[in-house]
Amino acid sequence: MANGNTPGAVVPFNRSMAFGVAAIVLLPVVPAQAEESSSRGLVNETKPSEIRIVSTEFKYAPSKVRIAVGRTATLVLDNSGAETEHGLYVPAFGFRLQAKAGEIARNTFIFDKPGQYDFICDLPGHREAGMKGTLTITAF
Ligand SMILES: [Cu+2]
Repeated sequence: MANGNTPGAVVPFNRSMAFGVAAIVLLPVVPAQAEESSSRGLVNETKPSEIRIVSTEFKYAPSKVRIAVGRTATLVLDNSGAETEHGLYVPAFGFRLQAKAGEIARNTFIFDKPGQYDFICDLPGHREAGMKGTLTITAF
């Protein structure tokens, strides 16, 4: 009873179920260039002066503002307590700020000509109602 030879090839069941390789890696898509070019650090050593003017119906506070000639000045029109839109316009320089009710507008400018200049709110009727002031550019 010798069963010496096993006839036929024994085919091993290949049960290697290919689990696992479904590696779904969700790489967050990084925007190619997160453009955050902070232009900070380019500002002059001298801190630019900031002048805040509060606008209400229908006046400015203060209504007389003094700025040094030739220096970077940031004008802030604080219209946060107003019930309507207001502006601040300096015709001599073509400088303008505009802020809706409840908003604050700001802009940086260099007033390069000494003198006394009017600023107004040029919305219809506002100047006549009292929204005007004087901007004095002085050589400190
Ligand atoms: Cu106004």
